[in-house]
Amino acid sequence: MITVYSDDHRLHAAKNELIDGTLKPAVETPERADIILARVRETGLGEVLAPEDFGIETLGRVHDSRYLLFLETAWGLWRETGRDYDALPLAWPVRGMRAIEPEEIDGKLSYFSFDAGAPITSGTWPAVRASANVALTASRIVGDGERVAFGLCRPPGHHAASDYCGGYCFLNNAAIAAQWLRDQGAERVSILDIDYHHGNGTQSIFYDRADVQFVSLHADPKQEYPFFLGYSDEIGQGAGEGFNVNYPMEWGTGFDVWGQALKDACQEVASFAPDAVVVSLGVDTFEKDPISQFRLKSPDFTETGRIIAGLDLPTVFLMEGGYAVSEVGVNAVNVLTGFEAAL
Ligand code: OKP
Ligand code: ZN
Repeated sequence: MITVYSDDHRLHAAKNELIDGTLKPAVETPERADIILARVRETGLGEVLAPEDFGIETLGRVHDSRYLLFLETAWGLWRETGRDYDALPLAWPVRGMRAIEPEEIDGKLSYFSFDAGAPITSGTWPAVRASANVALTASRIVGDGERVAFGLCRPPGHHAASDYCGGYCFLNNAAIAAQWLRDQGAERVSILDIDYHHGNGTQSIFYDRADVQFVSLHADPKQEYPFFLGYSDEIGQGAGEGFNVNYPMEWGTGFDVWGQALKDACQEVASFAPDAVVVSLGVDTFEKDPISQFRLKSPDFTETGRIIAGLDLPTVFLMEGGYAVSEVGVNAVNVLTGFEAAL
């Protein structure tokens, strides 16, 4: 299978992350993508191609134009205030407060985010553009007739909504890919999100739509980030009712339960009968993941790929999370080789 990859991910390298009440070294690092790419090469998965450049209009099919302008200009505005370190928000409009875009950069950072987990650095904008271009190029490869492609996206995307960032995510790569496939003539597209965390951004983007189904396996929001979305009674609304399917699972879940949920999820996808499936591929379900609480083992990822291949659908894999750096390459590529072995 072809992998699409861009070195430009390196332009986004956050220094710190606010975790457990203290500033710790960032968990979402450039090294993650380097290790996955090395594993792609080591296993001889297939060719590695650079992304094509899709214009900003393509991003505008999913993201709000004010938000895109913010992402493009935020670092410059932050620098104008004399600060040269990563830009982070520290206040959000909750119950009863006013969601009006402020004039000053500190207010804008808050307005266009839902947490302090998506720091903006000097190279964030070109890096997230490249990540979206990786997703779009992988989608084009599948749209042109390949059975499968792997977009080695970094930064990830599934926590980003139409007009806010958060949780290491800025542009929603999976949503951009699914919308592009729709715009190219696919009638229905499914997004199967197997990252440990709920893809709140993706869900919110397609929540009222019947043409893009969102199916997600994740840690229960009553215990786990992003806490405020991902319950099983979120089934979509209006025309979208019935096209959003959540499988929240308890901390400590292993492959016995998770694998069964994946099979159920694949049945949901099959009954939707999409023209293509976009997989938000997170491997932070791994037992040794430093920020997660599921218990999948490396061979379980191979089986995961095999199960997804059973859908017998054109498939775009897009990288999301996975933070156990020494095993992130093996686990991600196990899904892909498991998929290929089942063809
Ligand atoms: C991004 B992706 C955990 C703090 C959570 C943000 C996690 C973002 C994960 N104690 N911080 O879904 O892998
Ligand atoms: Zn995750």
